[in-house]
Amino acid sequence: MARRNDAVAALLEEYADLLVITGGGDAFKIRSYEKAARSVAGFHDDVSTMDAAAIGKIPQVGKSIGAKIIEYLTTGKIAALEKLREQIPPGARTLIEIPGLGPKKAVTLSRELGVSSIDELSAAIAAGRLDGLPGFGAKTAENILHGIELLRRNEGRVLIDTATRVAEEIVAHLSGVPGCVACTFAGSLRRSRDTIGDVDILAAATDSEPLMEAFRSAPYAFEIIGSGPTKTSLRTRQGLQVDLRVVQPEVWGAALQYFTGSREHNIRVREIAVHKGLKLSEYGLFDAASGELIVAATEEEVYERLGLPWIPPPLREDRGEVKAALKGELPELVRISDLRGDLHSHTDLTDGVAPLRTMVAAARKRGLAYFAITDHAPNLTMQRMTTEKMLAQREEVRALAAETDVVGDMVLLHGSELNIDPDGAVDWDGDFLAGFDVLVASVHSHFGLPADEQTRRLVRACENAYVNVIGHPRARSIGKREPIDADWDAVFEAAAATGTAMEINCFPDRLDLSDDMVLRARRHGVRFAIDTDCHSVRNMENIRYGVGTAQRGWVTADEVINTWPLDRLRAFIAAKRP
Ligand code: DGT
Ligand code: CA
Ligand code: CA
Ligand code: ZN
Repeated sequence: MARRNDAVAALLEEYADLLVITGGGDAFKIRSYEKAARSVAGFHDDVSTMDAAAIGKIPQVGKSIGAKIIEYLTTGKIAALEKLREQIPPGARTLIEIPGLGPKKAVTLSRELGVSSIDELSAAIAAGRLDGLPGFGAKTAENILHGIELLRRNEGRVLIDTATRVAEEIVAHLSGVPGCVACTFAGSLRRSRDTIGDVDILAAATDSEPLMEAFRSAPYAFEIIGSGPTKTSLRTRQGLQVDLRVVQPEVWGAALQYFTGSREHNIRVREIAVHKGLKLSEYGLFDAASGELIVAATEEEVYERLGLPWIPPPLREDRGEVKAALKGELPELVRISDLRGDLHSHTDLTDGVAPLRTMVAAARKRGLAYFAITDHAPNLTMQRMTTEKMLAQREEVRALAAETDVVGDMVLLHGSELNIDPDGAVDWDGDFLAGFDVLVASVHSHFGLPADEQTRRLVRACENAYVNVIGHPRARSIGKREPIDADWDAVFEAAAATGTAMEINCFPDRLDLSDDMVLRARRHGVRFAIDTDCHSVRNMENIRYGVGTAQRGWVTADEVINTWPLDRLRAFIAAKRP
């Protein structure tokens, strides 16, 4: 069963939104629901397994919010939320989905223009109906249209963590159905793409009907799109499409190879088959002339019979992997188990939800050899960091490092996530920066600078002797904010030349650098840091998505600075300093 924390967090967030719209709460109350939502989402235990007392002790939750969570867990509803829902036009809630359009504006638009869908709104804007509406100047109209465009571009695609949770729940369910010989997910999810169009589940069984029936009648089946003996498609409540295909156990490998894709990779592989007088389909590899089945049971056999080693799914994008495989030159991809450290994390001193000690204990559980605490630096004013607080935290980190029952052999590094200002400068001067073990620097503002200024900004940050990692370099937020514009070849060249790593940030809505940018950076000899940027214990689980992205970028362990032993990492940092 999936954790209930996400459902609870979504409801608390909705409650906060509705308080804004209806004017039903002061800023403090609204903030407290937002904070509680984040805290519940990041909490390590599943709320549905906790009692009222324990729920009341989740940071930021308290009595009143705790009672609402209990109410939801026992009745499936929150009465106060239902009441707020009734107070606003349903159309306004749809419009809130548009990135950058706040709740207040959404309500105004739905009331004043009578629009209740995104299509209606874009038609209304095109017809000039926004003109003269107070608070909706030309700039606002332009922003709304841009938000709609962003939404459309991503339409139907979901973030990888959402798809992963759905897929794992379904695989676990179907694997338990009698007669199921094998079950796994294929498609873009198996290839670790950053966003997923639909989830493809593959199962093997002699008789497909029990699996199809279990799938159709499962709690996650909200709407059945189509169902037959070999394939059933449905939609979950959140609107995500899931395709289930059931094949005979003997052809498992051929089917898995086919439905993993990508389409472009499959075409390339089929060409090889044709050259060898063979025919490849989801049913197996056949002799083209006689039609006789040659192999189908495992993916390895299928590739082998074509003269290829097994190709890891993240590489299957027709980006040269077949050619490399033929030459025996496939990269040995970085794995989660190669990572010895994490160089980017937050505690509740800034916007994390867990205290230092909790984060450190969780990092140790991951088996890390070193762990950097990198809370936000002062220029990100909303985090209210100060130099004094940073120094006090350093003392705390040093003291905790001596508690061997907490840290074991793990080494704690004290760092910070600096803010790169529009000129490329960061929060403190060199003297102060020299006191940190490691430093991340990120763009958190001025996203819209022209490319040449953005390039100069990032190059200067790389040239800073104390900056070791550029955090989420393109500052994208999938479906919400476009990446910043820069001459990335120039930035990567500077990164490689200065000994500055580019981060592969593991947050599912960032995955930044993205796979294509990783490939580009590698051509310049850039080093990477695969970091969770964790704000909670649970965020540490995101490591799989960052590693998946790195694998899609053909990254090997040696190119990733946090796979290195600590001595080597320290030497890398020291080499850059004056
Ligand atoms: P998505 O769902 O947009 O994130 O991307 P995929 O790659 O999961 O695409 P999807 O769900 O349409 O199909 C899953 C895999 O099945 C795809 O990667 C390759 C295979 N496949 C499906 N239809 C075809 C086809 O018409 N030709 C070929 N060669 N392969 C196909
Ligand atoms: Ca798919
Ligand atoms: Ca599909
Ligand atoms: Zn961060």
